[in-house]
Amino acid sequence: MSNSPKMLLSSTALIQTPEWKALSAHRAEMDGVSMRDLFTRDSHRFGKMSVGIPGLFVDYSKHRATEETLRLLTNLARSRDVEGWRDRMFSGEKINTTEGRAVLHTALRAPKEANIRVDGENVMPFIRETLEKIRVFTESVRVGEWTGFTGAPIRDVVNIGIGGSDLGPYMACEALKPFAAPNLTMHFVSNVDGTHMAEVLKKVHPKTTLFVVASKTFTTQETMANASIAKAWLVDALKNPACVARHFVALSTNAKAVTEFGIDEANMFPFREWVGGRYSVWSAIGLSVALSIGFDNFQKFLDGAQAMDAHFRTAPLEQNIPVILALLGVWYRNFWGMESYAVLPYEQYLHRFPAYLQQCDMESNGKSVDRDGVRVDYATGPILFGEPGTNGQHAFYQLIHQGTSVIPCDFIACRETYNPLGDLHKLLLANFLAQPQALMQGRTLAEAGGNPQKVFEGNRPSTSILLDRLDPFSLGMLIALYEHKVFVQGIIWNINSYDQWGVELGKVLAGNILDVWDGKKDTSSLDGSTAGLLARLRGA
Ligand code: G6Q
Repeated sequence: MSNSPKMLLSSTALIQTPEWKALSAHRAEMDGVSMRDLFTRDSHRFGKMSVGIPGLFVDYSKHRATEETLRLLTNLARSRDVEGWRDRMFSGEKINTTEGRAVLHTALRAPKEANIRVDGENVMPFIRETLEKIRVFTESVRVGEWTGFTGAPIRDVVNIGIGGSDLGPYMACEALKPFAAPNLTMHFVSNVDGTHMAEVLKKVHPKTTLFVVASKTFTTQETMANASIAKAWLVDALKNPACVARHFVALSTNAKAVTEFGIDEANMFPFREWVGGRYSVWSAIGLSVALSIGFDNFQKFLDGAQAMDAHFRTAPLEQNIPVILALLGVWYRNFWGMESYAVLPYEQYLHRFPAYLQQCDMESNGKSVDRDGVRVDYATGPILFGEPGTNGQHAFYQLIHQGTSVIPCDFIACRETYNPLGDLHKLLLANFLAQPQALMQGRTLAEAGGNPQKVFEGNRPSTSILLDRLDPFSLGMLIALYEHKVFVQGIIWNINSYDQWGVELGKVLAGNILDVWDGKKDTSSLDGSTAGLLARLRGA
C-alpha cells in the first residue's frame, strides 16, 4: 500500500481542502446560472463539453457547469491523487484495505503479455489458462460435443448465483441477445424464493440442462440452497448420482467447497479473491455469457473493457470519460445536495443495466465510514435507479421533470438497431433527444400560457451517452466506464469501494432467526416486532 500523504487525510480534512472550498465558493456563483443561457452565450459549448473514443461518445454539455466548474473539479481529483490510486489499482496493490486484497478485475481483460503481480506472482498465466479452459468448454457445449448424461446435447443453461454472481452475467446475456446461440436458452435463478427455481425447472428438461453454479465463496446461503434443489431434481429424474458430472459446473474460488458439493474440480472454473463479486463478470463468472455468445465474442467483450481501461489510464483528467462522469456526480452530490441519480437506457437490450449498475454503484460507494475508520461528514454514493426509455417516460419521469428533487440523469442510446421495424428506431431516438432537451430547457410561465401546472423549471442536468451499436465490445466499454466512474468517486470520498460489510449483518441475523424458528434458540434475541411477525409466519 502506498504511504502517500493523501491517504492520511481524515474525512473532515476533505471538506477543509482548498480545492473543496473553491468548489463551494464556485457553487454559490452558479446559483441562478441557467444552462439555456450558457448555450446561448457559447455556440461551441457542445463541442467543448463532449468527448468520444471509437464507438462511444459522451455529451456532458447539459450540466450546471462551466469550464471553470470542470477546472475546479479536476483540481479536486488531482489533489485526491486519483491518478496515483488508479495506477496502484491497475498494478495490483492491495487497495481494498479492509479486506487486505488487490482489486484486479482490470487484469482479467488486460493484454495477454501484461505482467501484473500480486504477492510476487504474475497473475496473467492463471488468467490465460482459465480463459482457455472456458473457451474449450463453451465451444464443446455449443457444438454439442459436451453432452448430458444420456448423450443428449445441452439445450438450456441455468445459472444459479446471486448478487455479483447473477447481475453481471444476466445483464450481459440480455444485452447481447443478438449474438446468442439459437440452440441454447439461458436462465438465471438467484432468489431463494422457491418460485424462482420452480418456474425455471418447469421450462427445462433434465437430460438437456446444464446447471452453472456461480459463487465466489461457494457458501452463499441462497445459491447453495438453490443448487441443492437443482441437484436433487436432476438426480431424481436421471436416476443416477453420476449424472451430476455432466450437468453441473462451478465458477468459484473455493475448490474445497465445490468438491464437497459433488462437482469435480475438472468442472470448476476458478478465479481469485482479488476479483470482487460485482466486478466479476470478466472472470469465470462470465462463463454463462461465453456459453451464450461464444468465446470469440466474450473475448471482444473483454477487449472493449480493455479499451476503456486504456482510455482511463492514459487520457488527461480533463478528457477522461470516467473521471468527468465521476466529477459531475461529486458536483451534484456534494455541492448541490442531490441524492439520486437515474440511468436511462434507450435500448431494450439494456433493460437489466440499471439493476446491474445499482449494485456496482450503491454497493461500492454506499459507505459512511472512510478508509481511516472515520465517519464521513459529507455525502457519498447516490441512490441509483433507472428503467429503459421510453417506458420510464410514462412512469417516473414526471418527478424528474417537475418534482421537487433534481435528479441528474444518464441517457444512453445506440445509433444502430438490430431490429429496424418501421420507424421505431427513429421514434426511440427522437425521445432520447427530446427528454434531455426538455429537462434542460424547461418551459417558462409565459411559454406555458400562464398556467403554472405546465411550467417546467428546467435547468435539470443530464449526460447523453451514444454507442454506435450495442455489441460485445461496446458493452465491455460501457460497463468499464461505470466501474471506473465509481472508483474515482470512491477515491475522492476516501472510502473503500471494494468491501460490502453492509451485506453481512442481514446474513447473520437470518441465521439467528432460523435457529429460533427451529427451536434451537429462544426468542430472547429478537425484538418485539420480529418475534411477533415470526409467530404469525409460524402460524402460532
Ligand atoms: C458483490 C457482493 C455480493 C456477492 C454475492 C454472491 O460484490 O459481494 O453481491 O456477489 O453475495 O456471493 P458469492 O459469489 O460468493 O456467492
